[in-house]
Amino acid sequence: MADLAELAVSKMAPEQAAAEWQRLAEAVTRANRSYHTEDAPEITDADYDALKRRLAEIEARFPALAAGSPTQEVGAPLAEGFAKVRHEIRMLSLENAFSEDEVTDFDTRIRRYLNLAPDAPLPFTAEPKIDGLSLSLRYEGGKLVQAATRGDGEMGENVTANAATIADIPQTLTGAPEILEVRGEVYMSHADFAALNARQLEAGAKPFANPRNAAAGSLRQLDAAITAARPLRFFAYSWGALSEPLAATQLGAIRRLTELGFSTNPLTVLCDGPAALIAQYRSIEAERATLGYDIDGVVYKVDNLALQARLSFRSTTPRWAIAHKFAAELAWTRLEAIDIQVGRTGALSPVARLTPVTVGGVVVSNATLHNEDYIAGRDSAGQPIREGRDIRIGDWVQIYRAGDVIPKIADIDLSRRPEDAQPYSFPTICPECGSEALRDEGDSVRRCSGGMACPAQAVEKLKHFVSRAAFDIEGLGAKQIEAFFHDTLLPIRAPADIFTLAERDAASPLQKLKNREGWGERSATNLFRAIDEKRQIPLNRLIFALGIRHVGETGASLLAAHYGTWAAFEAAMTAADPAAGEGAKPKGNPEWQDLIAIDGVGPVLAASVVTSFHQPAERAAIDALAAHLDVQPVIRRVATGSPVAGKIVVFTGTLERMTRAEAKARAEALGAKVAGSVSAKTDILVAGPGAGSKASKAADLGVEVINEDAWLALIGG
Ligand code: I6G
Repeated sequence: MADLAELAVSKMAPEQAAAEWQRLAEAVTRANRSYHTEDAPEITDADYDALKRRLAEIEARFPALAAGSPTQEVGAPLAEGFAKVRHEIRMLSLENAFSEDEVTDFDTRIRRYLNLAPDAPLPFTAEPKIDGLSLSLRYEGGKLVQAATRGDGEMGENVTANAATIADIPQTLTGAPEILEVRGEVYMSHADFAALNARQLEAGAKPFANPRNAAAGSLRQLDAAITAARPLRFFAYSWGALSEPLAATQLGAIRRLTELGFSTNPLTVLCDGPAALIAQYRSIEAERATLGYDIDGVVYKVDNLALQARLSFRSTTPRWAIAHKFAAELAWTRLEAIDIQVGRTGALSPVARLTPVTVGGVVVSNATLHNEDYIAGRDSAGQPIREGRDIRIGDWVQIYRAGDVIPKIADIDLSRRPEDAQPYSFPTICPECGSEALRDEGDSVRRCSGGMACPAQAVEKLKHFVSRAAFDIEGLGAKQIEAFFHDTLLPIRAPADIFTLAERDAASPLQKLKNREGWGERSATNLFRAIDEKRQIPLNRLIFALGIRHVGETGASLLAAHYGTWAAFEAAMTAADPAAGEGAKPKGNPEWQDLIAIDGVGPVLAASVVTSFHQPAERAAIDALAAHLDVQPVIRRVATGSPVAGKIVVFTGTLERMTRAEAKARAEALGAKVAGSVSAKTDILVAGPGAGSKASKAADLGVEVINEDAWLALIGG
């Protein structure tokens, strides 16, 4: 086999090519899984690229092998062969509900947002959620001009030629709006999937793992003739850009799409509330096995499109829709060991190591155990869970997977517990650095007190620093960080070290990066270039990248939007003092007051940021890093023509014509900043009935105070 791995593709006989293809395909599939599903890459990006290149070379010479190749699967990076296209309107995903309570909450939340009484009519549509691949079809003047996969929601792959071969997708429409983007799911029926896999096996090609992979692999073929030969189908369920509305309701719009010639799911119905939605869910679940195609839940949407428009979107999901997923897949296996992982904030996370077991088509060998209370059979309030049964090494445990979440333990079989099984004793010493592991009052998590001196925390912080939503440095992922962290000649132990890497490499006469295993002239130069490109970084990304506890992407964006520049942010965090003016009311100095007044920034997040900036070692690391960066200030999106753009607005009291959340979302959409409390910087206080101290404080400070009607008149109703 070693010889085959060395053999040039041009010299391979067909059976040698098949054997080498199998080896490479398995390695790529494993790497895809570890990178995309387990978020724990096992090989370097360079090794991964080399495997894929060789696989593609074999497939180019022996095309029969290309069918079912992991190079064609979704979840891998966008295939090079497809042009990328920007969606005019982003393709979002759906929030998930896993229980009936969450469906009731969905209805309650919407009513609260819209200020609807509990008994006001609020119909929803319910439709099966097809387990396939989302696709957006653009029609101009009734002609199909573009088909794009969801991709990352902003940019998808242009698969127009392939989509045009799908019988359910009309090429031309009569009587359609001038611009019409139809969104839906490409899928494969069970019967077509079985027949395709039989053909794959006959041709000596690898069968597809499931209908979803088969649909995705078939649509994302570089050769449209292959897609044409695959039995793909399409259900339309939504729309993007439109030159005119399709209807006044969701169901009306779906009917209009049906009239235009699209396949829409026949099980789409109207329900008058959560009880009817749940009844429909149960009915669809009962039919699931006989539908003839895979579904993984039921999608509920507010039927009235005017209400959908008012509800609008969160960052990645609409407020007016939810996917009620079917119950997780379950399997029993044995708990072999409990490992403790130390995260970037020092949290000690117990992980169950399991005898591998297949759950819903995926081999599971790890499951989360959350924290020490969970293992002991208690929830965070000290109440018994699993009827108080604890989890012990050697136990038989029931594993479940729901959606893409990390596998969890659903139950324990006490009748199979080994006689010598002992209660698990949770470590009070960090297994990575030996520092004391402490639990703050009210915190269910035990944390290592070693800070950046704990290698596990330091390396996890660095991994977070280079992660996609932070610095996202090409060629410097978790795997490379791990290697550089332990490197003695060219180490990266703190974020600033990343930006001195090229300089240190140039200064070192021996052991250049380009000469290391896994690196070459090109990859080393590319890495240094990729690092240089990130010296310019938007403020929100930098704040997120610092890895401060409680500061996620949203918190970082709120802080960045408020302070605008690194200099202002850094100065404010340095000055903020929550304890200033002991006994004074309100507590803390003006900088602290200003920080906690940011809407969405609570005292916990605020205290965490301020503590980081005041902790000497952490502060030194932040300053060393900032010295290498050109931090881009936040460019405020000022809505043109808006009378409230750039103004700081506070809402108080009861709002009668809209909810607080809606008021905030609308004000922000018009370029205003919404604060949680009144200060000298406040421009407008919108005061409803029952406004208390905020109204009197605003009056003292000379802030303009208006009522809800005046506010609506100001922003145009
Ligand atoms: O109706 C839908 C079905 C499936 C959807 C949907 C979906 O995603 C797989 N996604 C969105 C964003 C919407 N409707 C609006």
